[in-house]
Amino acid sequence: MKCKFPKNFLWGGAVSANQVEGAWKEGNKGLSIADVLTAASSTTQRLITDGVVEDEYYPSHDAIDFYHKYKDDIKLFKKLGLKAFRTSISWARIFPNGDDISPNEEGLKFYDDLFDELIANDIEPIITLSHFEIPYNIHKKYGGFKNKKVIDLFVNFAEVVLERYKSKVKYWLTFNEINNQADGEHSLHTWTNSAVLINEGENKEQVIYQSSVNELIASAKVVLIAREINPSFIMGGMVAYVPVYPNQPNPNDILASIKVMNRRYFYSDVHVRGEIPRYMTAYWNSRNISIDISKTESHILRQGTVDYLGISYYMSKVVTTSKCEGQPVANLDGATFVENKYLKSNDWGWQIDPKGLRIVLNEVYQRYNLPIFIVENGCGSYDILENGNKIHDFYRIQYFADHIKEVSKAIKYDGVDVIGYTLWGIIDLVSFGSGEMEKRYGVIFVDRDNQGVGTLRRYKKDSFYWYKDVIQKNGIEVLNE
Ligand code: P53
Repeated sequence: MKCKFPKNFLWGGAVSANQVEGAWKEGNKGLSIADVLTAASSTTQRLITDGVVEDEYYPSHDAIDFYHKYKDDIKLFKKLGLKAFRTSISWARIFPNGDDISPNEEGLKFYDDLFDELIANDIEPIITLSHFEIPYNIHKKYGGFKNKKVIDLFVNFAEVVLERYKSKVKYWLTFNEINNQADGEHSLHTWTNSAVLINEGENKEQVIYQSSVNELIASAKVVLIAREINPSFIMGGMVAYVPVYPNQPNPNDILASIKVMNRRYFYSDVHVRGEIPRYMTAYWNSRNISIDISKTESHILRQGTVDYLGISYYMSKVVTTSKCEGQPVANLDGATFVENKYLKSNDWGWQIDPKGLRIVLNEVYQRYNLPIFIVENGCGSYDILENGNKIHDFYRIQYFADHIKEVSKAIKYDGVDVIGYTLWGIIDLVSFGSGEMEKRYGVIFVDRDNQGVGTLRRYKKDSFYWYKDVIQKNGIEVLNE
């Protein structure tokens, strides 16, 4: 059965500023939280250092040098046939300290040139305002998004760039994976969008939820301002959907999966419905968490709802309430994440689940009835650069083919409104979670290793030609439902 994707479907690729740009000190850019993040591995955690420490290796400082190489990279994107390219704006390029009186013209000019280049190549820019970085000064001086002052500083930054690029960018996303902090499984909250400083004696969960609410308010404010600047802007929120399945038909497992999923839905519920859901206020009450939100702020949440939802999808997880070995679920007593024996994992333990994407699309669309843009999907893998600069990444082709087929079924058989698909890390980049270069996602190889050694030359992988064909044909053949 041939399955056509909608006409004008936005086939694309995605990256973020701090994972590709490099040039960490150029163009009057200030220090970003991403610039003080060390490298790690599949088993160790990235650390945030107190300022830039001499002799420490920071993979984002040079990244893949997209800052200088973007023109050539866009030529490759054009050859690939990309219709959309998602990246983010580094706040510290525009306001080096985050709280400067006026913006940095050199930073603004860089994104002018980048967006012009995309448009000249008929590639639609999809722009994230905050992708896991904020100026380091905001982290140090204000403690990150736990501080209400940061809402206004961020809104000011957003207003400047929305105004500046109003005739170049139509699709915006406010915060990348805004939910990827609630789990508290790892220390992501200290160094993602929130860049929260947690002081001794502070209730971590309370701080994280307060920061999350502050970000949601900031997002709603930005949506309202955006509508005034250009009513034809399309404003989105962005949530990481990792479906969490119950391990068994044991009602305890099912309830645990609902509880974990609520922590994710909370963010999109506020983005789309404009109010804090009762399951969340009840949860906060049960844990003595009190959230500071004024009447005016609640009103802003109600007004500033999004036009579409951007989602990332990588994997699924399984939760159990039976006593067993596994990763304990933070703040959910007796619940553990365990392996799904029906699925395979990549080398970083992420379980590959194409059908999970169809499940997510169904759930999210039925919940919100809003267009969905898959703005990230991919699988980190080791690649081998072979003779003649060839990379035979059949595993990547398999992953993308399996996932794209499920998207196509969700559109055709389930009626889900999907407007685009920008695969993650279209060109190899610095992994956010581990800081590695060798956890590769791209269909374009970048010659650089985990220690930062390499020529930075770009090579087309086998998946490049495969994806090009998919875009040209507007989809892949699907054999069954
Ligand atoms: P890396 C965790 C779980 C799912 C998505 O991740 C995540 C994370 C954070 O590590 O992040 C998103 O690079 C994020 C990207 C990131 C990508 O997924 O850890 O939006 O910035 O690079 C892949 O392998």
